[in-house]
Amino acid sequence: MTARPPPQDGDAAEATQRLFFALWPQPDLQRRLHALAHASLHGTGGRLVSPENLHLTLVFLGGTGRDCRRCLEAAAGRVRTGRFSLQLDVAGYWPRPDAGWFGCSQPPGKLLDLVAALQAGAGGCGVDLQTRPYAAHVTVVRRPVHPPGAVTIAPVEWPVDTFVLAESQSRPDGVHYRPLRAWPL
Ligand code: 2AM
Repeated sequence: MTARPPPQDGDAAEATQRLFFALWPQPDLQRRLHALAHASLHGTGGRLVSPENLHLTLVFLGGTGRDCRRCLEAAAGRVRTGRFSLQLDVAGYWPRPDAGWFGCSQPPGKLLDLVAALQAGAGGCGVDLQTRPYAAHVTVVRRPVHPPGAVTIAPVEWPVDTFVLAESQSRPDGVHYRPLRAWPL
């Protein structure tokens, strides 16, 4: 029997990544959203998501190997749904996953086209997609002690001209999200 070579440094960590496609706000918009979350939802007693972690998921992909990631990047490179602007104008709470969020009362058609195109691309790469309906949201607070009801917020305009492939990493101090690669719309 031939022994397999030991994994090189980083192989194990890089072999499978927990990935998702997302819209990533510029740092100034992340700071504004964080400040708005502090003002509107801090009283709920939950843990505010840190500014650099704030994003809007387009398609959750889950554990992804290298070949699948290459396929997903190629599919992302073929997507051209066009720029758009979205308005975050509502805040709400979901018992599962016990989180408060900002969302769009009227998601733009181009956002939904982008999600559909990425879902189709991911499906073509063999990704097992979630069946629940898509709900555009930015999670801003986790585990609130006093969950908020649905409330309107002063609308935040978000001009969107790129989307990203991002990674979710669990660390001892919590989950960190990091954009890996961006594509223009
Ligand atoms: P959330 O913010 O509502 O938790 C990375 O985990 C991103 O993908 C998060 O924005 C998360 O949404 C979203 N996501 C969607 N489905 C998920 C799942 N089944 N497990 C973990 N995250 C998921």
